[in-house]
Order: sequence, then structure tokens, then C-alpha cells
Amino acid sequence: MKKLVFCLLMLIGTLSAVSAQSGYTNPILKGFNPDPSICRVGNDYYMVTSSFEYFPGLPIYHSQDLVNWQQIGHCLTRDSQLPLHKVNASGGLFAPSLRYHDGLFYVICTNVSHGGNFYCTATDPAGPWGEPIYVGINSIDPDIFWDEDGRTYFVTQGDEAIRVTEFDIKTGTVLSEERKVWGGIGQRFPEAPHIYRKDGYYYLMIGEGGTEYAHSVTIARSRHIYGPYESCPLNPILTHCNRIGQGNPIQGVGHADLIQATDGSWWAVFLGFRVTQVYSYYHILGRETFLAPVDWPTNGWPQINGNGTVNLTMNVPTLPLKPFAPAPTRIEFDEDKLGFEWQYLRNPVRENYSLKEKKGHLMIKASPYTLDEAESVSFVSRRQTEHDFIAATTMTFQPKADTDEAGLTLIQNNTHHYDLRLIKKGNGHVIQLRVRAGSIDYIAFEQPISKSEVELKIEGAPLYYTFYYKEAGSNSYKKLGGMDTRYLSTEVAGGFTGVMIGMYASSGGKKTGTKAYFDWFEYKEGK
Ligand code: 6LW
Repeated sequence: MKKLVFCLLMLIGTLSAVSAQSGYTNPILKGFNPDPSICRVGNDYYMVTSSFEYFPGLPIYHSQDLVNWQQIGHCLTRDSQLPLHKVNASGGLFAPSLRYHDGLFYVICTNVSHGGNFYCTATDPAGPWGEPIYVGINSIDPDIFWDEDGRTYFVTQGDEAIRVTEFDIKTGTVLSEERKVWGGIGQRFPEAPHIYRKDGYYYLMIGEGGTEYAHSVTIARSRHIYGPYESCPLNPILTHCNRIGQGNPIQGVGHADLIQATDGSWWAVFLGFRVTQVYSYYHILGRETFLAPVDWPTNGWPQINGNGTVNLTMNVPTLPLKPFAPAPTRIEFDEDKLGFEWQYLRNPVRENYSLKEKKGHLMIKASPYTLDEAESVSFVSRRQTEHDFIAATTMTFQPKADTDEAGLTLIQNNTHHYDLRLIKKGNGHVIQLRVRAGSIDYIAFEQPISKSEVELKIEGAPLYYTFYYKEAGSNSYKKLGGMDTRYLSTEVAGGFTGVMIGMYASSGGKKTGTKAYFDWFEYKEGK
């Protein structure tokens, strides 16, 4: 009997631990992952973030607990879906919205450089997604709202106010005059609108203040889709641009989407950025995706995490956690495809890359374009996801011309990057750190090397990157030098993306076709 009671107590203990798990860490998507939008189908949650000039476009993530996420694909994987020819840094794809309706997933987005607003559908969010259907409305941040009477509305940003237009979801044809419905509480850039139907109201939630330090989320409601909308007395319902948010390492919170979980709880996903140091006003990782609980009384106004601010450590109950196995830190290039974490700049020239040409190696053929150009450079990259990290690779590169270069780069955009590269100098080779920060362009460090096979390593810390190299046959890394992180920050470089770590090869205007071979790549978070 005693045994039975003991077993029952153990069982109850285990069950309550599963259903009332407490706490998680923000951000939930680290590194360049802005403008999140979320939907739920049964117990599965899906999220999309924006991707600008990177290809493939619009990463799609999956979760069963809202805390742990795994990338399952991209929405736009074909050149026909995503033209990015000569797109400037932070051009291309702006904020998407992800919705599920009647058995179909919808992503609606804007290619600000080619074609404007469009949407695509898929039966499986992992893809394949259909060809874009373009909508002849000029704006950014579009969303689709399905009303209970079967009508569909195109909801979007406007210079003065959020605009709502009835449209045909099958063809993208606009069916009504556009109506300006709500201008927010008067901060700049009313954008990122989403409409939710709840308790007989249309709730219109938007981003205001612009996507920098004054960013916020505000909400209004109406009994009619076209308004008049009444502003929530608690607005803004999320911002760190106030006294409570002033010393928070997370800044710029805004651009949110709401989701109701399987257990009835409400949650917000939104963007924010982690500054390199509290009060430093520099951020390098780009805008990331955060999660906060939403308290939403019936017929009441929603409150995000109580007072509208969030933390890195969230001490709140969560859904039962379903973590994924951690991704491997080292890639040997043994597979015949790169994983979903890898991105090209603009539409890649496919023949410039191969995982088959030399077994277990990634081959990158030098393009005549350099990293300074808004072109299809020979380059493939992954996000910097933490301030503290180590990235390393072994590269074999035999430059033919003085303009040939290949290596590992930290890139915020084509005018702001640090290149740890191998080039030809006279009859020998050198390892250099080239710094490009706007019109500042110079070789910060240089060391001769005698081999064409070299290990390259970058160590990241909040304020400083340090660059190392190791010649084939040598036992230890040599330090080449270091550079402040801030010159790659969004505050210095501008734009909407974040620092990416890339392998690249360029022939600097000539057509040498020289190939670089990368044997493995390692990325580890932490000191
Ligand atoms: C996006 C706009 C914004 O379209 O920045 O944070 C723009 N908000 O809503 C680019 O991400």
C-alpha cells in the first residue's frame, strides 16, 4: 500500500512538472530574425521572419511549445519567386505575415525592390510554396484578414494610417477603395498591422515609433472592420522606450503578432535587439525574435507581460517544453546540400558552389564581383547569433591573380564588413584583415604565410572581434589582430539586417574563376 501511494505521488509530481513548466530564455530566435509572424495548426506553431537581400527568402520555423524552434525550410526557394537582381542591402523582402486558413498556409510579404506586395500558398509550411500572386497596392507590411462573412481584407501600413481594402484571395484583385482606419497614437511610422477577431471586436495591433529605440506596439478595437477604432487606454502595450525599459539589455521592442496556444493562453512574438552593453546604443546581431505572455481578459484589453516590458530570463509558466536536439556545431560538408541556416546574397550563381566537386568540401568559385558590390557575390553565410562565439574553417586557396581573394568575413552589409582573407602578394601569400566601414577602407593587419591551406578563426565578444589563422602543419593559431564590433553595428552601418558570418571568394573584377575549398566549418556560441 505504502508503495502504491509513493508511486502515485511520484506520478503526480512528474505530471505537474510537465504541465506547469516555468521559465524560458529570450530571444527565441537569435540573430537576424526580424518582423516575426506566427500561426498555429493544432499543436503545431509556425513562424516566419524577414530576410531582405538574402536567398532563399523568409525562413520558416516550427515549434510545439512556443519556446523551442527549429527551422523547417524557407518560403521562397526559387529565383522565379524571389527576384533579387542588384538589390541594395536591406532591399528585397520586408516584413511577412504567416496565416493558416481552410487547409492552406499563406505568406504575404513585400519585395520592395522587385514587384511589391505578393502572397504565396502551401499545404505544407516546409514547402514547396507556390508562385507569388502580386497585389496592386503600394505599401509595406501587408497582412490578410479573413472575416466571418467570408470576405478577405488586405491590411497594410500607410504613411498616415493603417489601410484596409477588400480583395479577392484567389486572384489578388482589389475589390474596394482603400480605407484609412487607424493612425495609432501619433508616433512615427504606423506599420506592422494585424487584425484579430475576439469577443465581438476587431482588434487592430500595430507597430509605432520606427524600428529603432522608440519602437512600440499599440492596439485599438472596433465593432466594424473599417472602424472607428478606439485606442487602448494602456497604449503602448509594449515598449522599452520608457523609464522601466531604460537599462534593459533588450531594446527596440515592437512589431508584434499574437497567438492563442492550445491551452487557451495568449502569447506575443515580436522583434527587439540586444545591445552590446547596457546603455551602449550599439547592436550587431540584428533584430531578433522574442516571446512574451499576454494576459487578455474577456472584453478587456491585452497586456504584454504585465507592464509591457520583457527580459532575457522570463520567469513565467510555459506550455510543456518540447526541445529539439541541438544543431551540430561543426559541419564537415559531407552532405550534398547545405542546411537551412545557410544564406546567399541575392540570387546565387549556382555553378559557383559545389559540395560534390571535392568530396567533403564546399567549393566556392571566385566571382568577379567583390563583397563591396550589391551583386550576386560568391558567398554563403550564417547568422551571428550570440555576442560571444567562435567561428572557424579550413580553407585551401591558390590565388592566380593579385585580385583573387577568399576567406571568412563578418558582414553587416556591402559597405560594412571585416574580411579575414588570403591573397597573393608578389610571389607569396598573405593573410590579411581588411576593414570596410563606409568610406574607411584599409588593411588592418597582414602576415605572410607559406601554405595555401590555412585555418581561419574569428572569436566574438560583445565589444570586440579577434582574428586568428593557423597554417597547415602548425599546431597553434597565431593572432592576426582585433577590431571593435561597433563599426559593424546597425547604428553605424544602417539597414535592417544583422551580422552574418560568411565564406567567400572573389576575383576582384577579373575573370580568373579561382576556386576556394572549405573542408569544414565550425560555429560555437559562448566564451
Ligand atoms: C518592416 C517594418 C519594420 O517592414 O521594419 O520593425 C521594416 N518594423 O514593419 C523592415 O523590417
